[in-house]
Amino acid sequence: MTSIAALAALLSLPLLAWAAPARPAHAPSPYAGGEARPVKSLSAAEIAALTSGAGHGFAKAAELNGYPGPTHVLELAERLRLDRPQREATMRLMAEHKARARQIGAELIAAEAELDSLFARKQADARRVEAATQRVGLLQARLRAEHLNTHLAQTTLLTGEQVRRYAVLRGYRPVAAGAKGHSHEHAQDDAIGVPGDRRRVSRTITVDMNDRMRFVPSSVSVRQGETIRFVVKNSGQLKHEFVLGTDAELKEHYELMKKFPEMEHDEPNMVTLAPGRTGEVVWRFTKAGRVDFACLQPGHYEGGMKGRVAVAAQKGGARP
Ligand SMILES: [Cu+2]
Repeated sequence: MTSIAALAALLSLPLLAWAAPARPAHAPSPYAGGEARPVKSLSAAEIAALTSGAGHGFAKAAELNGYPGPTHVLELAERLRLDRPQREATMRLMAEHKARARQIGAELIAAEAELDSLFARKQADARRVEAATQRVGLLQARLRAEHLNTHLAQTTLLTGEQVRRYAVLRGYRPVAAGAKGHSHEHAQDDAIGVPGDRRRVSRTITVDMNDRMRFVPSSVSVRQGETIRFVVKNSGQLKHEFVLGTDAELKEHYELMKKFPEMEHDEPNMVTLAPGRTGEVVWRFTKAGRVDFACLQPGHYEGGMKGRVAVAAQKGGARP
C-alpha cells in the first residue's frame, strides 16, 4: 500500500517540473548555423554527395528487394564469381550511372540555390516558390529513378544465383518464400565466412590500426564455426580500415578503390574508421584455412597494412 501511495504522490506532481531539463528561456533553433550555408537547405556533406553522384539511400527500394547495385557488385566481384564480360559490363554501367547521377546532382544543387535566392533576394512569392519547388522535386525524382534503374540494369547482368549470393554476402536475410535453405547452403561455400550474428558471438578480438601501416595484432587464430567480434580501433591520425577477404579479393578491391575513390565502401566484412574512432566487424568463420585482412586506403595496402586469420579446422569436420 505504501508504495502505491508513494506512486500516487509522485504522479500528482506537476510532471513537467522534473521531466524537462533546465533550458535557457530562448533555446537556439536546431537550424542555427545553417544561415551561413551557401544553399540553406543543403549541408556541405549533402552537396558533396550530390556532386560525387553518391547513392545516399536512393536505391533502397531496389537494394532491399533483391536488386543489386553496381558498387557493391564490384566490391564483391570475386565472391560473386563474375566472369569477365559481367565485370566489364558492370564497370561500364557504374561509370555511366555515376556520370548521369553527377549531372542530375549538379542540376539539383542549382535548383536548390535558385529557390534559396528567391528568399535571399526577397523576391519570393507563392507563384515563384511553387515553380522552384516543383523543379527541385522533379530533379529529386529523376535522381532517385537514376539510382533505382541502375539496380534494375545491374540485375539483368547477373544470374539468379549471383543475385541470391549477393543478398547473403550483404547480410540480408532471405525474404522470399523458397529462399530458405539457400542462404545456408551458399554461406557454407563462401571462402571467408559469413556476416556473424551479434547474439552468437563466441569471442571478442581487439585489433589496433596505426599510421605505421600496421595492424596489431597482424595475426589472429580462430576455430572454424566461431563468431568473432572484432573491435577495431584507429589509433592513428589517418583514416584506416579493416577489411576481411581472400588475398585475391583484397587485391582486386584495392584496385577498384583506386579507380573509383569516391566509392561508397561499406560491407559487413569491413569497417572504415576516422582517426581515434573504434568500430566493429562481427564475422563467422565457416571454413578452415586462411582469411586475410587489409586496409584498402590508398597507399596503405601497398605499405603492408595487412594481416591474417588462421582458421583451425573443427574436430569431426565442419559443423553448420
Ligand atoms: Cu590504413
